[in-house]
Amino acid sequence: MTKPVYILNGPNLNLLGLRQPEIYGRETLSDVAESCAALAEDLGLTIRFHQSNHEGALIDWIHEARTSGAGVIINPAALTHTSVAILDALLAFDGPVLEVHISNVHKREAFRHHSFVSGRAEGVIAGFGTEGYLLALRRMATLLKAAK
Ligand code: DHK
Repeated sequence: MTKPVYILNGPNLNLLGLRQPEIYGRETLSDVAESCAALAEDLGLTIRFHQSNHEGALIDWIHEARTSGAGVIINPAALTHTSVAILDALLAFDGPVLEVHISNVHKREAFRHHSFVSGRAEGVIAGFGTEGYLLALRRMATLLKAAK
């Protein structure tokens, strides 16, 4: 059986649907997790969906994925722009990595334009709202099938 795809979410994404809905929309992270689980089933994949406000917890899940995960989809949120440690953890992971941002970070403040993660990611999705997670999952299915 194929290993699960890890879908990891960084700081403040637990407040999705409540914080700045004009930027991040009204869907909650539980809504996103449910939609991802339903799509994963259609695609013949399983997922592990996690969120943490702590960098170390995200790093621990990436380490876990080294042995237990087929791929990683990550929205590192603000850590995108600051975390060499998350980049290093992803560099220690061998499978495909996709980076998701709900908002179009390039349309926002200059400090959001740089991502430490993008140089490791097979692809980056930004500005497609929470639909970006589903697009990333479809792409992950394609990448995993091609790797078989
Ligand atoms: C989410 C955040 O919390 C921000 O810190 C990032 C990202 C953008 C998003 O669009 O999903 O800058």
